[in-house]
Amino acid sequence: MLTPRESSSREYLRLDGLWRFRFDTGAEAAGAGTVQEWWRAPLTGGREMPVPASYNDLVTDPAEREHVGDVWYQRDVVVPASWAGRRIVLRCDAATHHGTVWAGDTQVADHSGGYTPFEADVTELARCGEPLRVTVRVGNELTMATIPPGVISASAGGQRSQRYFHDFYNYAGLHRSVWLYATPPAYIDGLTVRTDFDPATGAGQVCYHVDTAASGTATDPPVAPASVLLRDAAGEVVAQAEGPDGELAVASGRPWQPGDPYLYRLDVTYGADEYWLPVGIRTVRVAGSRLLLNGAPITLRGFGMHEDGAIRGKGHDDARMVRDFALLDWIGANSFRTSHYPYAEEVLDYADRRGLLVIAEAPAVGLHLSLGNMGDHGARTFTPEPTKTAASGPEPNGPEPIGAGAIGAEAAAAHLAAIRELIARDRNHPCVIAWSIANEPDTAEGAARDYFSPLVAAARELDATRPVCFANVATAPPAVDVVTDLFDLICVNRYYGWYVHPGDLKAAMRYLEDELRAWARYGKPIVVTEFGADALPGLHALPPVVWSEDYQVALIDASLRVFRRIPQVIGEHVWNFADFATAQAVHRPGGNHKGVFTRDRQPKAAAWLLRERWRDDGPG
Ligand code: BDP
Repeated sequence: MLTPRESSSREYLRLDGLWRFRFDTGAEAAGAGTVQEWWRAPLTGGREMPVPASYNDLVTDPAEREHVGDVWYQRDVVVPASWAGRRIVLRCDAATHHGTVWAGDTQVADHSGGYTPFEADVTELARCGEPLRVTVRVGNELTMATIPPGVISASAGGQRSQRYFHDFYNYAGLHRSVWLYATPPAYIDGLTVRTDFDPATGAGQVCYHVDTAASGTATDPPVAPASVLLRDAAGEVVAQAEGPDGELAVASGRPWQPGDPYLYRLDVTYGADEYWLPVGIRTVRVAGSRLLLNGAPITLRGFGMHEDGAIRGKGHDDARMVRDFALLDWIGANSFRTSHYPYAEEVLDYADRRGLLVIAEAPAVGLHLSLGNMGDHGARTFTPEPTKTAASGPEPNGPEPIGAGAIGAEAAAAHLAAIRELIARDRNHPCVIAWSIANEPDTAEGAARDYFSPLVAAARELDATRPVCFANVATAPPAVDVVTDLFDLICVNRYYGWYVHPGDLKAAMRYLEDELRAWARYGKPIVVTEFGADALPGLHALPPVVWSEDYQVALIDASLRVFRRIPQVIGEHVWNFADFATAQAVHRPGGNHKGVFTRDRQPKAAAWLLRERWRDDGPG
């Protein structure tokens, strides 16, 4: 599946804007809309919702904001008359968390996983020159079979509520664009590039693989195989080849890197179809406790982020993206993690062009069912047996307990699918330097090893060119973690000075240093993928106390000093880039405030500190 792009043979309609919209509040188990087949006629009710956006913060009724179940989006689109004879595809970039699509009266797609695209060939259903009714049912339910997981309960009055084990709000809706696009009937279906670069000689190499296919309407599929041209940024052809697989040599290649994100362009032709792909020539390797980009050690400075903002929630927003990257540049960051799910493709395209290094994360967050405020004391995550005792059960009227079996085969299959879709979508981006396959799973539990071994193997098989990692949780330090040896990079999320020893930075930093030195014994590169403190913007205190901007500054400052004493620590990612929305909770006043920027993207005091530290370090 290829990202829609315009070319001489391809055109698209981006179906952004207001769609007809309806909440499905029926009591039927399958949802009233499904039972009554709402896709067969214009949606009633007169509501409209923007795409892309989360719907949650656009409504005023609390029950609608916290709705658990389906919502329906619908619009008509006139299929251009000029598309006659072409293959026509309907594509959703993200329906969070489950999307079902109808073209007219016909169901054409059904997809689980809220952050990766899916599409359907609708050539037979779209009449050129006439309107096509497009209906999308979006479900937001999280269960023990989904990634991320959750538990749904119903009150005596029938009101359903969603519980989940991750610390960001469960925004839902059509979060990214919906497209209708046209290609020739015989078309380029997939493209994979792998690059190599020899810093000693400057020799670059681009290995490519082209998949082609023909839709049912193709009368005359091309006899010639695909051919490719590699152009430099000025448009000059620097290498070319024929056939579905090949290697393109670039004698004096200009490598892609932060500060000089040089992009070539691969032009692919197959019969009448043309497609193009930006290509950055670069290598990423782990050597001992170093991470090498184009053969040279790099240190990562940056953030764990979120796709999050006021009003639009998790809906992709070019304006927010451009502001975020301007701030990353201003502060001297060279990298970020797509915590805790794959971000919009627009973000990765932009990171390619801006030279940001990205740890791309699968949406596997909350696989730790006994953690802190979100989990149940004593619950087991990967062990298929009930472990809750009456003593550790919830209070009467408390949240629905996590059931027996917890994270089992179904969730593992969903997790594998999420990894596959992430790597299939993002493997051609030079900005992506590592795959993070989970955030803070319970890797102190013995059963975590059997759960993760096949997932790591699958990630490596899907892409042998990038390191594989996961973000380790505080409850699984080196003495008890059972999976770290399976991975290439050690990523740790640590809150010394916040959840542990709050207000006592001296003790906190001693423990932080001790633990990092214990991880250093693995001889692998260490990235601290989360550290930080909540700070309410405008709250100041001398001496610094928790929740003040001054304490956030002091904690980040002290942590950076520790990191720089340990040579194996090659990355520091502050949690978080900006304040963000969470589920309603008494310890989350208006959300999570660990942002170095406010939710409306203005600096807190810590931003100035980081700017001083990171800009002094210089690029790379
Ligand atoms: C970590 C999680 C992150 C949370 C953060 C926090 O990885 O999603 O938002 O803690 O508590 O455990 O602020």
